[in-house]
Amino acid sequence: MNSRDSYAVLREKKTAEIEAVLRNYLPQKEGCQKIIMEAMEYSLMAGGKRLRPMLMGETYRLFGGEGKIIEPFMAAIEMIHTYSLVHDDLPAMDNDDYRRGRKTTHVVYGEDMGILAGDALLNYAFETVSKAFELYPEKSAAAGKAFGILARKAGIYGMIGGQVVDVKETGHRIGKEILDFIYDLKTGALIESAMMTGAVLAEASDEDVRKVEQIAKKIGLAFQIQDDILDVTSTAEVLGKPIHSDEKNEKTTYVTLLGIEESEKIVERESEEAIALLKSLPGENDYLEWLVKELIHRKK
Ligand code: GRG
Repeated sequence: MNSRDSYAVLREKKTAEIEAVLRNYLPQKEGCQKIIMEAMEYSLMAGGKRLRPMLMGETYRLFGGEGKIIEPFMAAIEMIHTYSLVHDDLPAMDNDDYRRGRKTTHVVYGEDMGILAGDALLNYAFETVSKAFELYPEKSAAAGKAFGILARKAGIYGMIGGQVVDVKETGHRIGKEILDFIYDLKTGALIESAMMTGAVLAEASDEDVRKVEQIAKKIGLAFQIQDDILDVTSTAEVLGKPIHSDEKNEKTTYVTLLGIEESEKIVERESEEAIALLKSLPGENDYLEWLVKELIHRKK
């Protein structure tokens, strides 16, 4: 087995471990409000790359983190990410019927329960993080700092802020500056939160946490631009159209602004810079480097 194959096997193993953590932190399906627990489980356990908890866990280990305090945070960030997808799929937003290869939550449970399932996942994420304070009181200072980062990067100065500008600007022509603002907040902020939280819980220095934020920003940008590229290329492939068709994108993206080739160059540049910065951190990070390359060069 070469190292590429063995990292792929390792990724599968780590993904299965994350799924077990998610299951462990899901609420019991009980009481007359049971339907909301079912809808939460339906959306959370629907697969997905588990990128954010994986980046969080790997950054934690990179800075010498040990033990299980990371687990409630890993579960929480995937709950926050999943709530954002559930709400993004709603008729008032993107109105999507399929996500992660199955019907979206509002299609299965109704729009009312779709809204509530997203709300419930967001709230339960913070309920889950609060367990870290009960279970690991000796680490409450680091947990408090990590909690603050998680909340801020998911909120109005992070993912929600980015989504607000995205929604507000849909249908308008925007330039690269606003697009970068949207991408940095909408996609980058949760990736930054994942890696920074991992570093903070492992008690990395403030300087290293700032470096991790810069690395995550680059990964987030490259990841989102690759998403733009895949959106165009996969749609064109399915429809049998020329690859440069951008008919599906009524929104401004890197591809509509700069074209596929230039976008690919930027993905390459941002990921190379992220990896170079990663190499400057202490600790063994071969798997993390491999993972960044895999995510950025993903085909779906
Ligand atoms: C509704 C508050 C609110 C925010 C929505 C995340 C988001 C903001 C919208 C989802 C749509 C989208 C394409 C966002 C960009 C980030 C992105 C590529 C999300 C998909 O993440 P993956 O690929 O998904 O990690 P999986 O399913 O693998 O977890």
